Amino acid sequence: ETGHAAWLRYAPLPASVARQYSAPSTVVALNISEVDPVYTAGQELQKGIQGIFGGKVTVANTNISLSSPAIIVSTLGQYVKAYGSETAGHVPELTDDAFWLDTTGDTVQILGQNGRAALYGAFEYLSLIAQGNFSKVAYATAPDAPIRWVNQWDNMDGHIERGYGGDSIVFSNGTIKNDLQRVIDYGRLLASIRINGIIINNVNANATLLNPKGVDGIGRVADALRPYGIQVGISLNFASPSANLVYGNLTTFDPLNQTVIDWWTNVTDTIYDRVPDFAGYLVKANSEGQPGPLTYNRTLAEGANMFASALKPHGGILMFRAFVYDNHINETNWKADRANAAVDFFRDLDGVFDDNVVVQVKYGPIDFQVREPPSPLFAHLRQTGAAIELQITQEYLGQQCHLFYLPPLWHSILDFDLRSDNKSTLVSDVVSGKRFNRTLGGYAGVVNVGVNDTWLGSHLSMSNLYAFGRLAWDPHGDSETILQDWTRLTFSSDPAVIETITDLSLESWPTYESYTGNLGIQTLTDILYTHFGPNPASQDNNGWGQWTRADADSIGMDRTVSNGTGFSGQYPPEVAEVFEDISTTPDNLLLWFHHVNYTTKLKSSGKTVIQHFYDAHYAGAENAQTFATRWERLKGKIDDQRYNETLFRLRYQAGHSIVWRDAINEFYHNMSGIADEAKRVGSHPWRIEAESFDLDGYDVYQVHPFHTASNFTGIV
Ligand code: BDP
Repeated sequence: ETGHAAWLRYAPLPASVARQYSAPSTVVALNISEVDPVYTAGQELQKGIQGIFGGKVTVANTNISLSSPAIIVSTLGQYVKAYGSETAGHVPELTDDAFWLDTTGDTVQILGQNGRAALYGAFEYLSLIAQGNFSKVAYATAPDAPIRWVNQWDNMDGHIERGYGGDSIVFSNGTIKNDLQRVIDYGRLLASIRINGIIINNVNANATLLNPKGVDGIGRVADALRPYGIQVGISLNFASPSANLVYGNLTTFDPLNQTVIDWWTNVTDTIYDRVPDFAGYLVKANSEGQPGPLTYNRTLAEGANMFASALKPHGGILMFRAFVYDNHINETNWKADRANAAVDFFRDLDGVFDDNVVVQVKYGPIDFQVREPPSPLFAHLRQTGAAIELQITQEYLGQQCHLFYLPPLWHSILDFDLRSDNKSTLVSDVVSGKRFNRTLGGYAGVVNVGVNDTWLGSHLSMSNLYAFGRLAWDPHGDSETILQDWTRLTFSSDPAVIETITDLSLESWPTYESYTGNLGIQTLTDILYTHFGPNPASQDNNGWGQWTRADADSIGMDRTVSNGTGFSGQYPPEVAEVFEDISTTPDNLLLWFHHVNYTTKLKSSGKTVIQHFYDAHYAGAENAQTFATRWERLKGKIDDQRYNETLFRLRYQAGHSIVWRDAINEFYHNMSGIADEAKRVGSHPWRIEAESFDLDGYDVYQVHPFHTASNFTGIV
């Protein structure tokens, strides 16, 4: 199997299991047209049941007697029209995108508040039976938040920024592809995890997408995804009005200039003419060199509201990214801190954004690192809709070459209680809108699937996409339960498969954290370019503000109010107090908040910081060595192709974790001059150096960074 079918394989159940249930062979889909997601639901039920149980399933769109064994899928409204309101008396009130699933009678009922909700219900039913779960159930379920979107970082030339699964499924050669079959297949996957919106292009956006050909392309993508209940939106370049487009080239992009406002209104109207259900815009402004309202001394809110007003008459949403910072920060300034930027920029703007603006906030204050506290901005958006930006793409987390099951990390943020006004303020309750009574809010996941058959480049990484949808619907979902559902659907219900994938996945975060950067120092990866592989030296002496502040004696960012950058003071008082004080800061965020000597002892273990570094990097890499061998237990229990491709990646990870271990340990050993108590770091007695071989056709060279090879040399 290539992985293309992901968790929607509808593989036949073993006969002994299939025998326990008789799925109806008639599906009634009360759809109004073929672009109605209810129609898609009918087709999906047919395909799924035929795959899982064999036999033939017929789909009708006329009503049948309610006592015949059948599956009825419909919106609640259509159902009532067909059968009368008395037949729906038992269905509780359904809020937006909610559905009712009832398998207790002869007729399975799948009723959605709207078309896409009916489709969600169909996928839910299929997911249960595909796992051999035939229990009689009757329940309604509703999303925690209205915005459940994915963000693609696809460039118009077909390359994907931070994409590790091949080129774009949407774009090639500067335009939207003619063949959108992969987009349709992706839409099906997304609908099955209840995603209702997609931003199709990179946040570092290209204005030419707004040209007529681009707008028509957006329309074709929207047409392709409409049957899946997914609305399409795009990222915008703030300077588009002066980018020489057919709508007239202006000399300014000042958001308060009337010609600029008219320009955007015109563009927006043009898009809505082609795509009446267009979702809205995503804007990255004044960040990493991108243009924005600050260029004209306008506030970020003035910039955001310009788009929001253009979208408002059409019901569109403006997602405005809080990832605003200057990437030329002066490192010699001890008080400078990129982590402060989001709250500094947005704190005073709460209450002045239009009501169709949602501020999209990365989960942590820096940038998708292996360990971050939650962004304190979530506590400051009381009168503004907020969405959390999560990254399914493992940009800093091994780029799909290292196993990293993300939900436990996401839970560390979503479940965090910010204690605004000394009251429970879970991040998940902020983004759902519950905590501050907002109607808009939710989840944005950076996905970056590509044309690779595996979608993300790695089979096991797909658990993250699946889990993203599940958590966006219900942020209280248990990481392990979600993973096991995914495993059963993607691979098998074999207990060895479930156990192995569960164990490896749940160990993956602590393992990766141990060998890449622990105690809250963040991922010690190459910061300037690749974001892959160890390069702790690059974490200082750069303008990007991802600093460790390491020197010969000490390490860590002092982010306290008393001595440091003041970041800890951006949290509500109860939380600020915890992080301000080194004795109450958890060890796993110690170096995030405090600058300490290498010889400082940890509360948890009594070890020094430097010895913890050495030991953790050894322990993490050692555990990574076991992943491939534990996976080998599954030979013959899953198909050869996915077995082998996964084994290849886990073996790569085993090797690369050693590169990580040694590079980081050598670097800090060299910098601090403090010996490893276990005498491993600095000497590799068991190693045979490549340059010690008789070299035929190879030359010895000095590697850079030096600490990525023992003796600082490699062969080429
Ligand atoms: C950084 C990525 C960069 C993105 C940026 C963003 O390295 O490619 O453009 O985030 O989110 O982490 O805007």
